Amino acid sequence: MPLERTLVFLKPDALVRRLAGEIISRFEKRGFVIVGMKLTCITEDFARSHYAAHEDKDFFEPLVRYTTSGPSLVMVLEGKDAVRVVRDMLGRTFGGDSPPGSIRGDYALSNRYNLIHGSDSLEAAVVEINRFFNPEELVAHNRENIKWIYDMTGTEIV
Ligand code: D4T
Repeated sequence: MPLERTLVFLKPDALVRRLAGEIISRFEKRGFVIVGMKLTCITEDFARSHYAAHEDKDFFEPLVRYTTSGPSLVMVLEGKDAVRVVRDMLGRTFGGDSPPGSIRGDYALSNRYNLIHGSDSLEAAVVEINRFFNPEELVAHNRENIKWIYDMTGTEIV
């Protein structure tokens, strides 16, 4: 079974608050492999389409302003059950609701400035990865490097 990929981006507050290294380190230590990364200013059009599901909400315009307010660090992470595990690592949407030990629970208090986005389903991950990256921008890594992250001695990655 292939390992899953998910898209995360560190939002402008994470970079301004110098939390990028800390947050990336958590994903590395958990065992995820970074297969794509770019520092980019998310454009207004891009933010509007990324958050289109919230178009009719009163927080939509401030959310677009926040998302476009500075550079974001966009990454594709690869690992077993990556979508679900990364979402669990983020915490809940609002910083103040997020449990200690989660990224938002350790570093965020705001309902909006919540530091990081992670794809919420496998389907969303595919769409979001393709939106941010061309296939040639994603690297293949050597499977030898992760043989102590999982048991890969059988037919399944366990
Ligand atoms: P993202 O998509 O940014 O990873 O966040 P979530 O998946 O955890 O949460 P979401 O899609 O429900 O909300 C998107 C984004 O909108 C902000 N927000 C949300 C806000 O400013 N006010 C609100 O009342 C809500 C519900 C925070 C995250």
